[in-house]
Amino acid sequence: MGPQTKAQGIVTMASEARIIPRCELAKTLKEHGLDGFKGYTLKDWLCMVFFESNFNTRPPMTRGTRRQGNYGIFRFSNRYWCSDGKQRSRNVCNIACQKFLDDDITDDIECAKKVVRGSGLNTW
Ligand SMILES: [Ca+2]
Repeated sequence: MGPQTKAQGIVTMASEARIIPRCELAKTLKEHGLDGFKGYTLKDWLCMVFFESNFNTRPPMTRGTRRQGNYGIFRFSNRYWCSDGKQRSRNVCNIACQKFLDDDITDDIECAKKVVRGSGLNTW
């Protein structure tokens, strides 16, 4: 196994929080069709995500702020969009909140699309 094989493995592993480089994120969002989705440009998405999380997949803060209970780069709420198994949730995206903390943001994007189909970027 060379270093390349190892690097590919990281993508599917649940790993520690990291900051996703802006260009990498832009590329991924575009690949998943977010550029122009519901009329929002790539720039709109990047601004929103930066404002919410600074592109950081870190876990929610544990005390004292309105960010409490919000997961991943899109800061999905554990009351509405995902379930963390503790907080009662509508779990609209039908997913475990922990899935928003890993390096694979495919499921994050799918949930974001669901949110935007409902009420647009104003949800954030
Ligand atoms: Ca994920």
